[in-house]
Amino acid sequence: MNTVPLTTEGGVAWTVRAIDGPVPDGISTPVAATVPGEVHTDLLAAGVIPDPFDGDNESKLAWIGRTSWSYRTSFDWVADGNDIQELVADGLDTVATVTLNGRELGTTQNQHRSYRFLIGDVLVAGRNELVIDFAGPVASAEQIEAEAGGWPHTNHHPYNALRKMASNFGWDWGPDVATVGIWQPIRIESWSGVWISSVRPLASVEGDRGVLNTHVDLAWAGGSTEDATITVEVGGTTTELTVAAGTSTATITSAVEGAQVWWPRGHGEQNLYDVTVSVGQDTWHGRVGFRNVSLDVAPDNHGSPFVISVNGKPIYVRGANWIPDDAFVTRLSRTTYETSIQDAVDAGMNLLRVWGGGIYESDDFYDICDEQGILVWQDFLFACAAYSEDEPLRGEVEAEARQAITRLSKHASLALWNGNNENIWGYVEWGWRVPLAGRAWGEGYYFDLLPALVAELDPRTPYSPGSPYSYDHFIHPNDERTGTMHIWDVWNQVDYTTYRKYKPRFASEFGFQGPPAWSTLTSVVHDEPLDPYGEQMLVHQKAFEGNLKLERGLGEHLPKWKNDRGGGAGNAANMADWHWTTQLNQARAIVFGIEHFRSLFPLNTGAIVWQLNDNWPVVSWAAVDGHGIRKPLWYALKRVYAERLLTVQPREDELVVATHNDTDVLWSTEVTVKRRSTRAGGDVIAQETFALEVAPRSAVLSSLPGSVAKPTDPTREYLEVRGADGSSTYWYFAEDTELHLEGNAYAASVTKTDDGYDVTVTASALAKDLALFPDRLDPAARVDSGLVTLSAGESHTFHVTGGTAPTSVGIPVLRSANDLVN
Ligand code: BMA
Repeated sequence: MNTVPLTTEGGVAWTVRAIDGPVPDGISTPVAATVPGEVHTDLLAAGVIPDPFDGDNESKLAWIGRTSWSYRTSFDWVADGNDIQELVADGLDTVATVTLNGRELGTTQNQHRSYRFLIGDVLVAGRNELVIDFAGPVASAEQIEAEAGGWPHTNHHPYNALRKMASNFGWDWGPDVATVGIWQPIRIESWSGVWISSVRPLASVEGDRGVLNTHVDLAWAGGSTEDATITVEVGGTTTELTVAAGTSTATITSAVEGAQVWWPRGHGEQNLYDVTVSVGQDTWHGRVGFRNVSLDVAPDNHGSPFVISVNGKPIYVRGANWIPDDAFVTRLSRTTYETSIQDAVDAGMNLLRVWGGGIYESDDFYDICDEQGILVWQDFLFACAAYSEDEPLRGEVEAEARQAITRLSKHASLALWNGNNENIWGYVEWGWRVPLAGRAWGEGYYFDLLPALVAELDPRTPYSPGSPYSYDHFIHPNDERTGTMHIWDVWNQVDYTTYRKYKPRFASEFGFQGPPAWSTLTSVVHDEPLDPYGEQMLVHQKAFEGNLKLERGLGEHLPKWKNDRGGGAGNAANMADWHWTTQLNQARAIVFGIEHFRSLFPLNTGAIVWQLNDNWPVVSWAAVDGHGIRKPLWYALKRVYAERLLTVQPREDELVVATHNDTDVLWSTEVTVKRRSTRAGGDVIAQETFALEVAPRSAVLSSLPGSVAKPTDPTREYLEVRGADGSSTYWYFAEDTELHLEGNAYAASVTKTDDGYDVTVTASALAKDLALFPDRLDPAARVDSGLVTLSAGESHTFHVTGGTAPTSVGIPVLRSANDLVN
């Protein structure tokens, strides 16, 4: 095959120009374009628009999504004697007309699939002109909605009218930056004879053999009459199959004796095998892992479970929901994916859910998950809306699903295909039935089309119709007793202690908001004075009544920041308190939920927190902010997602030490529980020691005797629980608004190190939830730990990398719960 890249990197120069729409005065195009890329980043690079993330630029740039854009290039073509020439576009975003040398090749309307156009009779030797015109996506979606009738959706634009990333139109954590562009590579493929059009190598385990079923789709240039031999090499075995000319599809089965199986992290090694498929002149390379995955949702005594098993072994899921990692997805790279997936790995996670309002991620994402042992739960791209089942949408859905399943099915990490996000729940409960007036709403996709495609193309990976779902048409999809549950009354309506009222079989979404790091926030919000309700702040808080919910969410847990709007230094201090209080409360809420869920094991088989990452600087549910800074929530997740969890939980009238051993090794240690004073010196009032034995992959509840469980003064005492193996947790008899926390409980010292500095904090009384924010001094500085609680006499060293060592640290760089209540 002769491949001619038509990308910027391939040396082809593109321009983009506005051709129609509300272009403001002073905007002048064409500008140089990057392919793959998108118009926002092209205009930004050309200096034509300001940073869409800054201040309130988002609304000032809304015209871009209503404007039509023309991408143009010219390139040289030298005839190469091959029979077939195709223009291959891996991804066009979204409503486009493709024209070569003045001849229209076709139109497109789906970001989530690739396109091939035969161009042999249009290409000319010498200079060729390629033009791809894109209609403004907001205008297109509105037009389709007006013509076809509207289907219910959340958020402001009718994103469900078009097969385009839903959250690109704005979401409750993401900017409205509806864009266009040639967002994936584009090239000419010129070939003769037989060629590989797709390969699906599906690897599974049978006894101690690895079995690889390689499905190969072939394309034949007209007039080919010779047989072709397909060769598959994997794990040292070579298997061949000869097919007659014109055969379009074939399956080759290879057996690898003694294959090393692939495991998710925490369960074994991530063994991967290279696969090479060759036919005639064409070769395909990929990588697989031998593993079997199953999903158990069969009814039991409690309802019905949701258990993902790998190689027959049930996996307790400690996961996070994943959104596109940048509002401009063409800026993502192998490196950015590595960094963000490392956030999941370092927090102790074993699963990421690629949420349906985003994209089928790039191969890099799944490759890294294969290598790291992070299971992937892949939503089909439907979120929080009803969808037409009429043409042309139906055909587009099938085309994109076929391509996505074909591309992703080889990945060892792929553990689940899921039909949609919240659409079944939406149909049942969000008042869609009246506006739908009997029209189809997507059920046919989730219950018929998509499961049939998965069964055809990736039969070794389980399928679930939606999340949440109860695996029974007549049970509410969000019933806690059956299948998956999204817990959103916490955050939207009720206090986070409500988590403890639920016994979810599997919590696939639950979350609580908090602001991004101070440096991230203030890099884009320039209100004077800074205020939660400032004009630019509100651009970076997208949730419905988000600020009110942050405030109400404090409940009795933490004191409310002072409401001094006086400006100057006093006001700045209060904004600092708002920031720290809400970040801390976010972490506390999620800790509360996850410790409870894990204490229910094996009734509960997993938690997927909403959400790991952000796509720009924003107040959101994320654990890691849009600049990649780990929020206090992230450090909290690292603790409650540890393989071995030690926590104190109330059970009826007593307190128990709840333990979950999510390892293959017996957890055997001695646990000491001390009832201590919160005051200086931290007197030990009572103490008990017991032997803890938790079998592999199991949980144990140990009742605490009244001597430690019953405080004399709940506001001045706490429990310090320590395992001899280093595990630890605390229990408080009162919320921080009541708890006596000393104002002068700790001292900090700074030492310079080779790569930054250390801050050592030593406590003289209970010091609760210490956190260091070096980004306050230098946005590039990072700290290795956070939310550390110390009893009197203990110390902890925060290691900071990057930044210059300050002479001392105090508020707002070093914070604690103590400083909020004093
Ligand atoms: C759920 C998610 C997202 C949303 C989140 C927070 O509905 O599926 O749609 O961002 O809640 O509101």
